[in-house]
Amino acid sequence: MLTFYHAPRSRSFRILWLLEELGVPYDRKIVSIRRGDGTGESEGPAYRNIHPHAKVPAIIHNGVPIFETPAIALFLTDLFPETDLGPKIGDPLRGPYLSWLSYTTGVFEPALTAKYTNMGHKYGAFGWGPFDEVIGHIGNIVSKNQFLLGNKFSAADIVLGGSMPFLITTKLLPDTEPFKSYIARITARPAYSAAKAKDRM
Ligand SMILES: N[C@@H](CCC(=O)N[C@@H](CS)C(=O)NCC(=O)O)C(=O)O
Repeated sequence: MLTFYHAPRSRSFRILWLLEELGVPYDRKIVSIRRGDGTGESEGPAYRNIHPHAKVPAIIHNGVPIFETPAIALFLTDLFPETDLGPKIGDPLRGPYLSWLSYTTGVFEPALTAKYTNMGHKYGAFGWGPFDEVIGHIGNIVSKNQFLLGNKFSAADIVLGGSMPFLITTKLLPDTEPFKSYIARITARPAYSAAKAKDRM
């Protein structure tokens, strides 16, 4: 039994998209969250037993809560190996897959936050790279490859690429050809449209 905790138009969209790609049954529960613009309010304390910071996404599988987007993505692609959305142990792409999942929330998102909150960058002191270097690296990969793992679409494209349509529209990500083409490739998938249609209350 799989339960997915979701807030429309938030980071949990990526797990909604992944679930649609997997095509497995799940129960969706809508969670109220504090929004960056000061609107919204946090769920009651009971939800903190599922996510310690009352954030989304979270899932419960067979009674066990799992949170943090890369962990959920890895858990689900391992749970449903037949869907072939994540390289398995022993596959040479397994290492790059884990790297991209971790890179998304460990490097890409902190680099964005640091840039747009004017934190600056203390070289070596932070666990992520300077914004321009990070954007340059991702841009270089997606200009040479169809997807992050080469020709193979995977959940890493959902986890890293899933926030790109929003980031490019809001000009937080440079509006350059490699990013525009990559976004067009990944959002052309039917499961993306299916998730978009379900991304509401
Ligand atoms: N590191 C988490 C971030 C989750 C996160 O920050 N979610 C936002 C939605 S965009 C949230 O729930 N914010 C509400 C709050 O902080 O109360 C992940 O990648 O899953």
